[in-house]
Amino acid sequence: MSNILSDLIDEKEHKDFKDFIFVLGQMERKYLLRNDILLKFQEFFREKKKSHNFLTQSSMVHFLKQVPEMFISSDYLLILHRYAIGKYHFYRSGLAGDYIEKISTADYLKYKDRYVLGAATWRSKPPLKVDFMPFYDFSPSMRDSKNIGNGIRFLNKHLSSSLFQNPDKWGRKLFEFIKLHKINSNPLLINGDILRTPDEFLEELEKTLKWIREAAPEIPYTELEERLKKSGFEGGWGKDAARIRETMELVYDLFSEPDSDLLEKFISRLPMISKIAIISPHGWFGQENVLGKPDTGGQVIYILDQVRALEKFLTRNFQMAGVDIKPKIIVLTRQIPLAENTTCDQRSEKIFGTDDCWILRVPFKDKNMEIVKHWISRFHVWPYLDRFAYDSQRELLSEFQGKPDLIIGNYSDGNLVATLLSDQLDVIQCTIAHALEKTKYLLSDLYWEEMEKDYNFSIQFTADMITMNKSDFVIASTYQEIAGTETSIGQYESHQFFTLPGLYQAVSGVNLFTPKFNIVPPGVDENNYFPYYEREKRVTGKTEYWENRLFTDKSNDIYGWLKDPGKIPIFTMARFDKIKNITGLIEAFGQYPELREKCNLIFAAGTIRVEESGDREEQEQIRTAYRLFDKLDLHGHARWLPSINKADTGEVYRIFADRGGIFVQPALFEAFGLTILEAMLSGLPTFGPQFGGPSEIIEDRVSGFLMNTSKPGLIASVIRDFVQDCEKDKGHWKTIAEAGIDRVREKFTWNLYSRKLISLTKLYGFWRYSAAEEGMVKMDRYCDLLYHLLIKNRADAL
Ligand code: UDP
Ligand code: LCN
Repeated sequence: MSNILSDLIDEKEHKDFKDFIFVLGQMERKYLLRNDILLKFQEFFREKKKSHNFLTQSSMVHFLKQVPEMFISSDYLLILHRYAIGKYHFYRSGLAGDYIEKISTADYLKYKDRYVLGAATWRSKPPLKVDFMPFYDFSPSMRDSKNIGNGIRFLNKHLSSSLFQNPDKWGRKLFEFIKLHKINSNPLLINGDILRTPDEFLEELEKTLKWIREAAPEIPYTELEERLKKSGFEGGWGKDAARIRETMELVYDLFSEPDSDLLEKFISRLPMISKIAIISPHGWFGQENVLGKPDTGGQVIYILDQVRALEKFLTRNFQMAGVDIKPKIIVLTRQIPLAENTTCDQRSEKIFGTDDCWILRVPFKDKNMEIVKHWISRFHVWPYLDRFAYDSQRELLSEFQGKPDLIIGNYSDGNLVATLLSDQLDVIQCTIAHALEKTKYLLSDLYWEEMEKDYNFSIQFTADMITMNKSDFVIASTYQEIAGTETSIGQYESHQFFTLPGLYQAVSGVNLFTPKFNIVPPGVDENNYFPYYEREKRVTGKTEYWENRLFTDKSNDIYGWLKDPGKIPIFTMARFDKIKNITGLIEAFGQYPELREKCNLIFAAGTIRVEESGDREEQEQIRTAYRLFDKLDLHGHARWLPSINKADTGEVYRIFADRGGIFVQPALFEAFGLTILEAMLSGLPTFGPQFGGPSEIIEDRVSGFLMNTSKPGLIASVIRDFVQDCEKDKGHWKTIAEAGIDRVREKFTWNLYSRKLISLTKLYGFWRYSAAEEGMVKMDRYCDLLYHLLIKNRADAL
């Protein structure tokens, strides 16, 4: 065997490795995932009576743990080696294990295509190759996976060192950038007619600093305005002498001795962002009666909370800068004439609790330019988006009376429309995925064609890939969303290379090491969610209503009853999607007598009537739930409520906390999981899946519990252990509950979120302006090409 093997595996294990490869080659299954490989390894070497040490510590097991997949194609065993987060090698081995060699990404994908398509079809269809890597040549690149998710820090260092090394060029860029800003066509910060060059600016800055240092700190800007304007300084430096001095000192220091902290502090202060467009097309976007439907969940909550927080933050930002401007935020979504009991048919709706934030609804139009009246699942909106973007552009320009300063896309469809708008309007674009579907549905890339009828994944994955490349920056709620963990591939990471056999191969679908990815986790609405013991904030009438509804009420929209409503309540609430695995929790609860003996299960999901659901997956889940109620005889032990109105959910969590209950989120995979934050802040000990975002919210056994949700038994055992521990230690429940509250208050607040998002917008704005523009134009044109070739054409044909 070659040297490669020696690099991977200890010499003394080479023979075992060859034997193992040979065995894999004989297996009926030709495609194995990490878990299957490790199970086979254990089985094979246990039979061979290998030592415990070998089974757990050998270099072979170490290597195999880093192998997400292996498959057999064309008489070779193909091995994917994720030797570090986001970093891969590809190997090809003979089935007899007689050699192993490194191959390229493109070759690896070629074998994958052949594996799926079969040799004959594969030969007749040479693939289209998509490669984004050449378009990143303008961008600095990180090496260490640890820096992924903190792109802005890396970029700031790069920018400030450019400023340090090449002060003339970069000083001019910074000066031009500051000079550029206007608000509603009024100049801000610098009057370019008076201060024409960086030198003139710095000279005047020095003089101004001299007198402003002497001025009383509290003198308001209005009293200094005239003098400042004479020297060429417009509004925006600060609300009073103290703040103006601070900002001017920051920029002076930045020009004299650039460093990344100064750059960040200074640029973050500039009052540049007042109009934001937030795009979320697929609809059912409203403030009441919309949640719980298969397509409408956390994204809507996230956006509404985000809007309120951003407006508050920007208003303060303008006040501090001494500028009399009010921010305006528009959430652009789809208008749905057949809106049931929602406001989704209205063109415009003010967002509660804001001064000037709106939901703006623009209808989808079909090929005949007729307005589409009914709701359409998020998987089938693609034919309408191009026209939607076109119509929306006009509407946004008129509502904002000009261009927005930032466009934020949400989920695949929103990000695509954001891309089209940002391209047309030349506005900075931020991408938020919420949930990339590619990793949620197993092998959905390889078998895209089979799933196309229900999901149109070929279009969705392509849209995701284009927008993550085109956007100026991406924010993710957790690190794992971008780059996974030591043992699991991240959601963005899974787009680095993949193939949609027969359609195209993405040899480089996204560059994880470009500094555009940032972790900015959302917060929780603290008016709705607060600890159960803050009784003065609770409304007695609401508590009584929900006490009754949750445990005893016999309304005909509720299924199931409780023999003993006093038992420990296990609560869950989610959309009734398969991935949410509520049926897994029902099984866990029903199959384990220890749980049903001591606890009741209460869950809120979708509706209890199949005929009320318009979603295939939801209907399937409803039927399964009924089957389980009967099969496991849950009558008297479990209750099933329809989805709960958002405004009531806070009180619902608190009622469960009053009764010493727990919240279990049993999803098979959860991108982030807002319910987890909500339950924790309400003071409910919370159980979440170890797969996905929750692993970065919950510190296992400290502020909640992480579960392997792949099998009902594994869910049951974590809950059972907790119930037992609470019996042994009367303080245990409270300790976990308190740690959960602290964790959310410390790490997940909308105030932190807004500060970071706005600061990122300004810094990436500077980057776009100063260095990236040229490189980005090439990228934009490539994206445009792919959009027309792989999305628009395909969507039009649907
Ligand atoms: N939600 C609700 N009523 C329900 C179910 C869910 O108000 O019956 C809310 C819940 O409080 C949370 C959001 O919907 O704010 C769900 O967000 P999460 O991130 O947990 O999941 P998603 O649905 O986005 O996958
Ligand atoms: C979508 C999801 O699936 C959740 O995991 C997130 O919490 C939500 O969006 C908000 O980002």
